[in-house]
Amino acid sequence: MAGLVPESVQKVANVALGSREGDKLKDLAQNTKDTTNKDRLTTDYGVKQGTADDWLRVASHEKTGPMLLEDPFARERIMRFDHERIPERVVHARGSGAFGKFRVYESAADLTFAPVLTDTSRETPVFVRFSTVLGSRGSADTVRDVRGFAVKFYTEEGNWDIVGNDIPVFFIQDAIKFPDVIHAAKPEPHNEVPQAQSAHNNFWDFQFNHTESTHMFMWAMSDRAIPRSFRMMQGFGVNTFTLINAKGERHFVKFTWTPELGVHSLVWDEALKLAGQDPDFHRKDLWEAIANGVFPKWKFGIQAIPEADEHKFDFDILDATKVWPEDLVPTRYIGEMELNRNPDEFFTQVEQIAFCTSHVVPGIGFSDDPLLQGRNFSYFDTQISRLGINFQELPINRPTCPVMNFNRDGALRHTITRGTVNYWPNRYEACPPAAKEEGAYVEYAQKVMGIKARMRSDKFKDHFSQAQLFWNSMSTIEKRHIINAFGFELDHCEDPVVFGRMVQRLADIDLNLAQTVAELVGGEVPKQGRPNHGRHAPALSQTEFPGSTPTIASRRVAILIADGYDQVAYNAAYAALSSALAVPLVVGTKRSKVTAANGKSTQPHHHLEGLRSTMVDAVFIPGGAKSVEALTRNGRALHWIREAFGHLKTIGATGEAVDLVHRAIGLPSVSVSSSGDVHESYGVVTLKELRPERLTEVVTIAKGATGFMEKFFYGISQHRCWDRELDGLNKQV
Ligand code: HDD
Repeated sequence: MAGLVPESVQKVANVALGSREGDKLKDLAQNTKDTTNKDRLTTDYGVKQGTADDWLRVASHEKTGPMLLEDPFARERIMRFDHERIPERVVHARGSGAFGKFRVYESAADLTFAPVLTDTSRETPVFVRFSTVLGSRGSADTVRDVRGFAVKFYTEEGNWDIVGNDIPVFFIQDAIKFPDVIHAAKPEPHNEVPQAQSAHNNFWDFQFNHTESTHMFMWAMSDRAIPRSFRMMQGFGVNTFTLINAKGERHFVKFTWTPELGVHSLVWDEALKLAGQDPDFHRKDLWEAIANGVFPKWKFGIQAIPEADEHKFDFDILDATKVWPEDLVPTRYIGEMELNRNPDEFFTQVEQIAFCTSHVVPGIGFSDDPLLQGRNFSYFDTQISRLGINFQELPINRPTCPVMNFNRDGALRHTITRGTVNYWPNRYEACPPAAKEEGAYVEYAQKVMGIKARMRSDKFKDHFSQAQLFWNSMSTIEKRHIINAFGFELDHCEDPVVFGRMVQRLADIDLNLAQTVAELVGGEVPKQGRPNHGRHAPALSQTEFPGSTPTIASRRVAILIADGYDQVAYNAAYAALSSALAVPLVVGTKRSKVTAANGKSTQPHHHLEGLRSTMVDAVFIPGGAKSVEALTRNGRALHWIREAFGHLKTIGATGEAVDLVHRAIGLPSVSVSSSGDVHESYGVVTLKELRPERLTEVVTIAKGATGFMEKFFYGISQHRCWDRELDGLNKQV
């Protein structure tokens, strides 16, 4: 294969030689080739082609005659093209992914004998695919939706898939209802509207009629459903799995991923605009961070309940519409996952990857969770219609450990298995089943008794306690966002029956919530609500996960300039941002060269019309009399700054730009500096009289910092200036 293996793949494989992470990359390298200018164009059967431009035809220089069906080159091309698309995933069609590695830093040997969770010296290669649920493959990234968070571990004992979401609960308790909840949420059947939205009659009609969804729709209306980045989401296995230890003891478990960067979201107005301005926002964000070497990381946590305690809770621990509150079952973080490599080709890796909840390895098992049991059937089945019966042979799906069995044939079988027998038992004792000591998967000997019936345990019938728990645990800002989300969603339901009933349903969670939303969307205002139990579970609020250390790494920061800008401030900001691993993006009034006051010039990355304020996390504007004058006269520039302020972003300005910012925001309550002192007001950091040494200070990102860059960077690291919203400032913008 030498020469066909891309240098990038070889390099990574060589660097990682001997490591488990390299095993999957080396495995993929066998099927990977580069598009090079050395190779000549051929057909799929290897014959070189002399032209790629003309179909074989009866022709002369005077006359272009009819084409000949005989042309195998042309037919192969068109025929291949006609069949390029495969069915998109029936849910989670829109997604993107990356390679990485997983390692436990603390053994979970008390819970499991699976080496992937006990061997702290072991590195396990992974591929992760993030997705939205409802939209088609070409839909926008930033819509309000649950995000998929699916991890494939290529362990030495076989593939293990955790097919999770960024929300820890689900809409339904029993898998048999999956087609209904998805049909209700997807575009309506008569007109295929709306795309990638839950804001329509059918979705909310189902939610009202199906009370077990109540907890989940509260999460879906929270900021969790509009993440800033895939890198800033938690991931949850959602279902209850089991772990079995070497002593044969079994625990019920839930799996959690918590991002190093913290859990952060877009604001709704930004999400709506981005869906049009940059529909690939999340896809590009993941790619950019990995390409820049700022690898996203997640801690891996387990909640465990001993088998004997299964019935000690007031909820059923097998009910996927319930969380296990952390004050009852704490999360123990034992490992870390890092994503460090972008795919080589989208289709053969991100599109062809096939996850199955039924893929578990020895030491890990299922539970009787009725959602999980149904999922175990569904995923395998859907891969057959999407990819064909031999989907596990595709390079991205095949395990890195040996595979040997008597499964044979089927469309697009690749493996050529030599030998005279294809059955067990056989006279050669070829390919015998493994003994337990050899690592065979042995099911836990679970005692099962009961009657055959279509029913769930009584505790599954409580549909409101945890919806209340979630609401009670939200911060003031989160509650406000949930109210606004209901306001938006129910406003899009034109059937009064739908929005009228839904506001009544909200009274089962909180009367004040129901009344505010009813007022907003025009439903009858409920007078009575279900009594609230008053309990809280802090870890349900995303504000509990701000990130491990304040950082601005990978944050996108715009630097706004026009001709005449202050080169000293510009250079200082650009250098400081780059060294903090942020992404400085120079935005000019034009994209051709912009000349500084001192005669030096810069080629901006974008102009104001191309890169919108929604696409960055913060803005810096250097002074320079002429530049500031030009920006002040530019309506787009004023809108840019104002919009960034409205979206609660940190804004930094020096010299003459301080007045520009003041003017753009136009709020007396936001004060700015008028001297050589650094000033901060509602996340607007200003320094009027610029002394260069104030800009070149060492930047430590910590609370209480005094320098200009330090304050500016700390503001960015906090993601948003929530005080603007709490004090109602952005409403005035
Ligand atoms: Fe599912 C895809 C997550 C319930 C049936 N699901 C899919 C993906 C994720 C989830 C992340 C995309 C995987 C990828 O990137 O390829 N699904 C969940 C979670 C659920 C859940 C967290 C609740 C705990 N799903 C669920 C049920 C069923 C399915 C109850 C059916 C009974 N899901 C599917 C599917 C999909 C899928 C139809 C579509 C594409 C695929 O499987 O590979 O089989």
